[in-house]
This record gives sequence, C-alpha cells and structure tokens, in this order.
Amino acid sequence: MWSHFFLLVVVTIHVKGGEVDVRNFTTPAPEKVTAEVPPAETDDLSPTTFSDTSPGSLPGLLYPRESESREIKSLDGFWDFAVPPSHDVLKGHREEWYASGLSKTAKVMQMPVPSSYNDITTSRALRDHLGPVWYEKTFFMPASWKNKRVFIRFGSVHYLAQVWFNGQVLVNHEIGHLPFEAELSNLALFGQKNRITVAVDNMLVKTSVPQGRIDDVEADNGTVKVQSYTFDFFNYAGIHRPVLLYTKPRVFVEDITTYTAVIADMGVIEYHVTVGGLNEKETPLCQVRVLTAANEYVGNQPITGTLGFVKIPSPRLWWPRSMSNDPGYMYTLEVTVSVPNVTEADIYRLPVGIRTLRWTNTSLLINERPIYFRGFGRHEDSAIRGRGLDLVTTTRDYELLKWVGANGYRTSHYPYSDEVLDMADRLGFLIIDECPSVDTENFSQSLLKRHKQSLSELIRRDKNRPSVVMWSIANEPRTQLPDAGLYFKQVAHHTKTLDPTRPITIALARNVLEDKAGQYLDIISFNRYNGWYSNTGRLDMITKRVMAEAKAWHEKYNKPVLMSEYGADTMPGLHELPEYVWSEEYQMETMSRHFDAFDQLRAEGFFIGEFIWNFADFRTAQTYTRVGGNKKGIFTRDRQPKMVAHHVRRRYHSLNAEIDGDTHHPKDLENYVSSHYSKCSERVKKVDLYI
Ligand SMILES: *[C@@H]1O[C@H](CO)[C@@H](O)[C@H](O)[C@H]1NC(C)=O
Ligand SMILES: *[C@@H]1O[C@H](CO)[C@@H](O)[C@H](O)[C@H]1NC(C)=O
Ligand SMILES: *[C@@H]1O[C@H](CO)[C@@H](O)[C@H](O)[C@H]1NC(C)=O
Ligand SMILES: *[C@@H]1O[C@H](CO)[C@@H](O)[C@H](O)[C@H]1NC(C)=O
Ligand SMILES: CC(=O)N[C@H]1CO[C@H](CO)[C@@H](O)[C@@H]1O
Repeated sequence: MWSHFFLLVVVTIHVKGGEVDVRNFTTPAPEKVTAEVPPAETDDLSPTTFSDTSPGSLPGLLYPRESESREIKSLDGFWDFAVPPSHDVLKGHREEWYASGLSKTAKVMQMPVPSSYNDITTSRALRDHLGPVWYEKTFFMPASWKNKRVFIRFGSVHYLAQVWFNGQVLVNHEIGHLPFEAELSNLALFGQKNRITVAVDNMLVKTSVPQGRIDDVEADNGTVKVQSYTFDFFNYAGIHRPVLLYTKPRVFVEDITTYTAVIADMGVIEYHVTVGGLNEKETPLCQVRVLTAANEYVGNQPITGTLGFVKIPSPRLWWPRSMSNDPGYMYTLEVTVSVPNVTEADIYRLPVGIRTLRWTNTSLLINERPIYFRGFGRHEDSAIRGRGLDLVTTTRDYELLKWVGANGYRTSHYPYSDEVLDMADRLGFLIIDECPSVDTENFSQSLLKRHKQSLSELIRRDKNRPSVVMWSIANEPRTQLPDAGLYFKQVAHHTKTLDPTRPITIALARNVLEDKAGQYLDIISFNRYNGWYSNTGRLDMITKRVMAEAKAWHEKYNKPVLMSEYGADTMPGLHELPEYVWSEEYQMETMSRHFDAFDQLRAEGFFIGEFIWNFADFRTAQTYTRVGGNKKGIFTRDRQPKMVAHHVRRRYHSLNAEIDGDTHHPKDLENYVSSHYSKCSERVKKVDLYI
C-alpha cells in the first residue's frame, strides 16, 4: 500500500542499519490508497500504552562553525536534478539512479540549492509532483582532509530524505525543517571527485509530521494520486537549506548545553560539554573560556572540565528589543577539547546570551521583567524560492520587523533555519519556537513517536538560543478529540523532560469548553478569526468576543494567555468605504477592534501578547478561498507594506514606549496634517474612536 511504502522507506533503512534493500521499492504503488487504516496494531493509544519512556539522547548536532580546528566547504549551488514520471514515481529507485551518476540514467536539469523546486520552472507537473525527486552533486574532497573527520550536514530537506554517497547508502532523515548530518570519513575519496545523491520525497500521510492524505482520483488519463492536507500553506519540497561539508579532529566537541542565571550581580553560565571520538581509556581535557562581544576574554584563566560554571561579574544581559538600548547582547563560549599530547585540539565557539526566564500563572518574565509579545505568525515563504533559505528575504524581513516595532514572532508552523534564528539572537527578537505538527488529529503511537522526535531534534538544535523563550508543541491540533488529552500529555511531558527551563504552549483553536490539552501547558495561546471566519464582515462582533475568550481560557486553566493568531485576508490596493471584506480598510479596522480588546485585557493582568496572522502574504494549496495564496499579511509577498502596516507600526512603537519605556520612537510615525490636528489628536487619543 502507498502509505506502507512510505513508511517502509524509513523502516527498512533503520532495520538494516545503513543498507537499503532497493528491491523493496520495485513494487510500484498499488491501486488502493489506505492511508486511513492504521499501519500497525501498536498504533492504538490505549491508556495501557501510556508510560513515557525517557526521551533518549540524540548525538550532538552543533551548527558547523569555522575555527582553528574546523574547515567548512559549501555544497550550495546548482545540483543535477531529475524527476521520475508521475505514473512511475519509483523509477529512480528501481533503476538505481544513485548508482553511477544521475545524468547517466536520467534526464537532468540544473536545480539551485537551497530552494524549493516547485515554483522555479514553468512545469505544472513539477510544481504539483508527488513522490521522490532526485538531486546529485559532484565535488572534490580536499586531499588535506585525509586525517580529519569529515561530515556532511543538511540544514533541512523536506519531507523525507534518502542520501547516497559515492553510490552507497549514507543516511536518511524524516521530517523537514530540521538538520541532520552524516560522517563521510571512511567513504570519501580524498583528493578526488565524490558524488552525493539525494532522493527527496514530499508525500504526507496520516503518520507524518505534519499529516496529510493521499487519495486515488480519476483524471482524464486514468487514476492519479492526489495529496491533500488541511493546513493552510503550500507543501513546498526540496533541499531547503544549506548543505555543508565540514571537518573535525578525531576527538571533538560533540555537543554543548548551556543554562544561564543571574545571582545578585553575578552572571553564571553553566555548561555541559559532550566529547566525541574518544578511544577507550582516553581522558579528554576540556577547557572553557568566555569572550565578550568585543572579543575580550572574561577572566584570566580557562575553566577546566566538561561540566562547570563560568562566572561573569556585572554581566551584560540578553534583552529583547525595546527592553534595552543594547538588545541581543551575545557572549561567546569558547570550548577546547583534546586528549593531551595525543590529539589536535578542537575549538568550538558557541554564541551565548545571559538571561533568566521564569513564568507564573499570569506572566512570563525575562530577567525578572514581564514580557508582552507584539509581533506575528510568519512563514518561510517567498516568490519563486518557496521555502528555500534566501538571505536577501531573511534580511528584508528583519528590517521590516524592526521598522514595524515588533519584539517577537512564532516560527509558525515549523522550525525556521539556523541562519534566521541566529539573527533573532543577535537582534533581540523573542521567539516562540514551533515544531512541525499542524492540525494534529488521528492520534496514534506512530504519529506520537515522530511528533516527539521532531521536538527532540528541535530542542537539540535550539536549546542554547536566548531568543527562544517558549516551545510551541503544535498548531491548531484537534484537542476536542477523545485521545487528545492522553496524546498531548505525553508530548508535553517529553518536551518538559528535554527542557524544563522554557514554558511550553500550543496554538489552540478549538473551543475553550471542549479543549483537553491546555491543562498540560504552561502558557495558553489561541488562534481566532472574529470578523473573518466567524461573523464575516461584522466589525461590531470582535472586541467583546476576543475579551470573553481570553478570559475564558484564563479562567479554565489559570495560566497566562496570548492571542497567537487573528487577522483578515486583504487584497493590496483594494479600497472600499464603508469597510468590506478583503479591502485594506477592512483589515485595518479588524486590527483596531482587536487592539481595543488587547488593551482592556492587558489591564486584567494575565494577557501577555498579540500576534497578527500574518507577517506577509504566503502561498497555499489551490482553493477558491485563496487568491494567489493567503493574503492575511500586513506585508505583501514581495515585502512591501499594505495600508495596515503603518497602523500596526504606530501601535507597536506605542507599546514599546508605554510598556518597556523604549525611547527610540521613530520620528515618522505620524505625517504632518496641521497644527490644529496635532493638538486635536492628543485629545482624540483619549476618547473612544469607534462611536
Ligand atoms: C483522519 O481521519 C478522518 C476520519 O477517518 C479522515 O477523514 C481524515 O482525512 C484523517 N486525517 C488524516 C490526516 O489522515
Ligand atoms: C497517459 O498515461 C500514460 C501512462 O499511463 C502515459 O504514457 C501517457 O503519456 C499519458 N498521456 C498524457 C497525455 O499524459
Ligand atoms: C605532554 O607533553 C609535555 C611535553 O612533551 C609534557 O610535559 C606533559 O607532561 C605531557 N602531558 C601529558 C598529559 O602527558
Ligand atoms: C497557579 O495555579 C495553580 C493551579 O491552578 C495553583 O495551584 C497555584 O496556587 C497558582 N499559583 C499562584 C501563585 O497563584
Ligand atoms: C520490510 C520489508 O518488507 N522488506 C522486504 C524487502 O524486500 C525483500 C525481498 O525483496 C523482503 O524479503 C523483505 O521482507
């Protein structure tokens, strides 16, 4: 069965420990799709199966950083690319396209990496392709790397990746948006050409994260497989993030975990270093020092030991934007490991921000000051590139986030790239870091296993980031379903076991009364579209409903509440008075009615933030409710402001001044009208504008 084939790819590789039996792929997908049938009897979520096993420690996966002991070579650029025909998607596997060079067996084109492959060509078949596509790159492995350990690291391949190196199975990875790596040392041809082949499969089924379904549908030329999913963004696929080769010495810094604290006027960085590559009976020497942002050592002597504390008198704390004149201050933790007189020293430099985080039933505090979030849900999405990392778009997005006065965002609906989060750390944005579970339903053990795995990999990657102040363990799951309580209890427990230092949330969307998941969270986030999906066109049915719902969530769970999504689709350039849905005026008034609710809620003491859906317009699957995609952005897809962006900007900068005492008020928030108006508007601000 189709869904079984999908699972088989992963299962077979795991079972055989690095040897894919490609004969398993030679059976073409048969007639009937049975994605709805649970693949195994263990898929039941019966209470007896509830005993959360320990999270299981993953090997470290530090971001590749150059140092005296580490070299990096990028494999980004054009790769050979081939697509099996839609009526025979397993052709590549059957013909062993990895065996002797893709261009020898298939018709290839040049495909840029990183990028999604969907929107680059003019081919409808490629945009809507379902199943594996093939990438290949040849490159020279430097002869000077012969005595090093060499790794290849993929920032993200969506959804399922199978990787061959010089024709041999290397590694496979499931779940897009998260990095993976594999060692090449024993397989590489040093000083010669090497070949890396990747099959990327975009199929989503009932037990993938996120979920989707595949149906057989009659078309003009016979039956075809059709992918559908309930989430509202296009399922872009490809090699989405950089592919890097890098070296380490034999004994190396495998992982670093840091925790920071402030005691009186003393900053403390607690660190745990895992050393990789040790032979039996070898004892590593681990030395740790801290550097300031100006690259000066703090203290005279390194601290020795794989576990320890670095004390920093009068530390410069990591603050979010608007809460400090110097947001995003980062120290560097310099870790050196070696087996003395035996191995070359490995040096790894990890950026670290010193901050504290604490939460109560009504607030989330950073450095003992309460946070009020003002920002967005976003997407990694741009024209032509799809979900591929694009540093130009990344930089533009942060420029716009600064311009509009936001202090944070949620990485809806999957983990964003390392590069994007590095900038959040440095610029002082607050991040709610979300795993790729969207619209979660049909709970099963196989789904739970992958869902937990996505959180393990997410936390392994982002645990040291000061910008990450919350884990979002799902978006809009069906928390009213009978198994939802049991399911999310386990996901929450898993997450808290991996990281007890950050609060967890879910962007909830079911009714307060029927929800079964909120009890396991630290903070309640909710998505609601008053005036849009409900009571469309009724601007007079927003403010009180938002307030009532936020209060109901707080009353039910006695936890801090934030509104994680609200908004209205808007066609840029469409103006209409009085306000009519899809017009710029309607979007602006929808926001205003929410702002009113938020200000009243803030006075209640438990309401901790407002996130507009969405930062920018983005691509979705084709449907009659979407014009070129979702248009709820306050910026267009090419990152220009809609009318409402100026309105939001005035609010966010006002909040920065009012709540955080931010003195960097932009001079151009208001355009000059007349001196009479300026005096008037001072008075107007104090009265109800909606009369
Ligand atoms: C979940 O199950 C329902 C009912 O069987 C089905 O309609 C729906 O498509 C399933 N969702 C997924 C993602 O498989
Ligand atoms: C129809 O499908 C067959 C294989 O099933 C394929 O060979 C043929 O090219 C298809 N025709 C069109 C017009 O797509
Ligand atoms: C390493 O070598 C130096 C000089 O050869 C020697 O002084 C030192 O004791 C050695 N250290 C260890 C741990 O063997
Ligand atoms: C927070 O809420 C919990 C559960 O509702 C309650 O037991 C606890 O006393 C509350 N804490 C405070 C400080 O109000
Ligand atoms: C997991 C699985 O079904 N593996 C099968 C792969 O194919 C060989 C024969 O070609 C079977 O023996 C395995 O059981």
